[in-house]
Amino acid sequence: DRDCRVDTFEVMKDFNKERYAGVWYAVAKKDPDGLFLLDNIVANFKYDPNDKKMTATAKGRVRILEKLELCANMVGTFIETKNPAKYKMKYHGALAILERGLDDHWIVDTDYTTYAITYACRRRNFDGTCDDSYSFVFSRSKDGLPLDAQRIVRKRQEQLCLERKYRSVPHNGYCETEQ
Ligand code: AZE
Repeated sequence: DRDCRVDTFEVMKDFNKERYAGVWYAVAKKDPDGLFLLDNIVANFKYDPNDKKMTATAKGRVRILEKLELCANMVGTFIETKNPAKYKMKYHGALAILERGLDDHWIVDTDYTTYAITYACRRRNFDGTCDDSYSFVFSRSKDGLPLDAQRIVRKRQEQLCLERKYRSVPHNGYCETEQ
């Protein structure tokens, strides 16, 4: 019935990066293996009409070196592929001690004004299913998603074979003051 091979996952049709630009609050996430953004995660996507490229900054609380807590200021640039909703995201932290990397960044679904759900698979199994993924549910509002959007998101989470793997992302202002 359900196909969990990554290449069969449906992503946003006719993805429009201009409409996607602006602030998105992470309201839920499924973590990958290892270090990751903990909470207070806010992403700001930008679209440059001159080079037609998408970039983003992201803030979020992280814990590094076992016990040091800080707000990571991350920067991402998006490399296009044949599918307009499937990017490669090159990212790094403003501080050199923070992570850098190159991840898939797929926009699975969005209505541009309320919700978005993104997906990244970092490592695949031999059968084409994912062995290490992360996913975000984003909202235009800090206060979470309206019920109709929640219903759509839950369906997408199932299609990504990640149902019940998400935890909600608290926003308590931790990363809103300069540190
Ligand atoms: C994302 C929104 C678009 C821009 C970026 C994002 C991802 C950032 C990370 C950050 C990890 C940081 C760690 C630090 C110790 C998808 C949220 C850059 C994956 C683990």
